[in-house]
Amino acid sequence: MLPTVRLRAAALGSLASLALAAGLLSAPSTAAGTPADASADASVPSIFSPQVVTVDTPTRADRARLQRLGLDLTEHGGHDYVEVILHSRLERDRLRRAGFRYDVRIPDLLQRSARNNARNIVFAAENPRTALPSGRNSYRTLRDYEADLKALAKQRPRLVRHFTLKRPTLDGNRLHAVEIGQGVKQPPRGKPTFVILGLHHAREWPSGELTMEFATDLVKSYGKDPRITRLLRRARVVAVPVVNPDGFDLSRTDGGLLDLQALNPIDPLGGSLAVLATPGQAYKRKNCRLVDGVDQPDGTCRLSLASPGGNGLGVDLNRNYGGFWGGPGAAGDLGAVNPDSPLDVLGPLSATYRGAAPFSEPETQNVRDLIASRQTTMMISNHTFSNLILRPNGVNPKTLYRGKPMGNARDEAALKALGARMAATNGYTNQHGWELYDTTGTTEDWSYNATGGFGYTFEIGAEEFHPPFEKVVEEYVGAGKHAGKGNREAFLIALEHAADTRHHGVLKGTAPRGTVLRLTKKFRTPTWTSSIPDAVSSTLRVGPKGTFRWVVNPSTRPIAEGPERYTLTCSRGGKVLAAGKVRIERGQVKTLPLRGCR
Ligand code: 0X9
Ligand code: ZN
Repeated sequence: MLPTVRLRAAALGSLASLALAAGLLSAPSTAAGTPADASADASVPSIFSPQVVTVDTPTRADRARLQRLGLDLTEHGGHDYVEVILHSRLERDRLRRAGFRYDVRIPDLLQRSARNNARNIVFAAENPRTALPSGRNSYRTLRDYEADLKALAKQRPRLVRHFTLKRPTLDGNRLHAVEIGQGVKQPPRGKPTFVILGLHHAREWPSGELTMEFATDLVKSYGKDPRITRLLRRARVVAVPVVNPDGFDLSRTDGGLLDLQALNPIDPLGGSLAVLATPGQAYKRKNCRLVDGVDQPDGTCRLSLASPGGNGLGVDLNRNYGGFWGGPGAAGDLGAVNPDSPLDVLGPLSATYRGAAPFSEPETQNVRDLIASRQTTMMISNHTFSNLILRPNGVNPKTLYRGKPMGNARDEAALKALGARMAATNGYTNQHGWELYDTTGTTEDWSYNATGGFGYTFEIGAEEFHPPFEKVVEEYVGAGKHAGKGNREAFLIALEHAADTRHHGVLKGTAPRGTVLRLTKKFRTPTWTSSIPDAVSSTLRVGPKGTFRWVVNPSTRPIAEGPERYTLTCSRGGKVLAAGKVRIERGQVKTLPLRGCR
């Protein structure tokens, strides 16, 4: 990696001109949905602050038309409206020109952020400890996550293992993770894994916090809470709180800069602080990809101002996974216009740019390798906001896919039932991902269809991407009639599902101690119009008792047309002794004869 380049104060002056060039500066805006420019003094340019607007979409066709404008849609909507972030005057004009009616819900997102930040400072001063497992009272920075994950492993080395995923990000960061479970340092003994992820999207700070708090909770409760102790004997949890460290670092630090503005009404830098704040990246969504296929010096992302006002260049990591990659609800590149994805007009500038190829980004490659290298029987990808539990598939079942309606996920009834149980504890709405808008290339589009392990998106919180910190506490421990339950309980239900062999296959048998069993499967993951080579591979080392019990996902992928089998190999001392094919279904327990492996 190249050395980190830091932005200096001297560079700040140029931000205003860059912002002007990017069309961010505008005349002061007035009321929502009304042409502001007419009433404004056009000779005094002001900053266009990102706004949250509620766009009228009475029909599904309206929603689809809105999506085609390539704006930054939130997951917040109802049967006749969708909330949208407007990052620039150009975007506002695009919405108006398309004839949409809208109301402004948050007229100045940066002001709101500043207010939230000021509120956060007061909250932290008044609450030295919160009800969160860590007791934290403020949002973590990227470095806090790293330090806290390492501290967990240091605290309970036999229960927690800290590691980093293999590939560095474009800006030279690492994805840090912890694996939690009894005997975590021993060789794998066949326990299933629950993978919990946060911060695919840079601005969605609570999604990292809740992931981190759950990990902390498990570590603190092990040995004290019988339910958690039992679960951590039967399953492993891998938590990656920050999947998009480059983007999050920018969002969190720019968001932090707004504190100064809120606290100090007389700007010590004569207005430049406001200039910095506005094109800042507090509301950045995507990763730090500047040019497809080209790595960049560390720190370039911040310097390049690639996401003025929080939008701009970058790949939407939640459109870059291989599952149905390139289909509806994701923007493609400018050159290759896809009739299924008319957002292509904006290419890499679109909020949902899917990237140059499936898994083109180091962040999604890391998550793919993590999930594929173990028996991941459950996955939750945390996001904000809108109080939703979303299950695959991401597109309307009526959508034509390879000439036939897409239909529901094969496990729709079970996915829905588990979603409902989790939703009963956090009070969220349990629904299909597509009910608001279509998406393809999301984490669970790939993970569920490639592994068979259930996968969900949680959209945490009612109102905004990074609300006052007190809301994070409520979302974790539960509030009102969900007090004492909340997402803590939802995540525990998810972990129970990961460990519950009624939903997975079990391979058992006997073999001499030290025997290594490997389950692999090579297949092709269907993208929207083609397919990519894909594989899962996990191992088990037989323990001193000479018996094994391996909890595994079904051998047939949900998306596969016919039955599929794993390849099982058996080796000792690095020498393969036997190999064969195994077919296993949900809920099935199979005793393996393992001939040739004794
Ligand atoms: O669009 C996304 O990636 C997720 N929403 S967010 O506001 N956090 O960006 C939702 C992904 C799955 N949802 C749908 N299929 N709608
Ligand atoms: Zn998100």
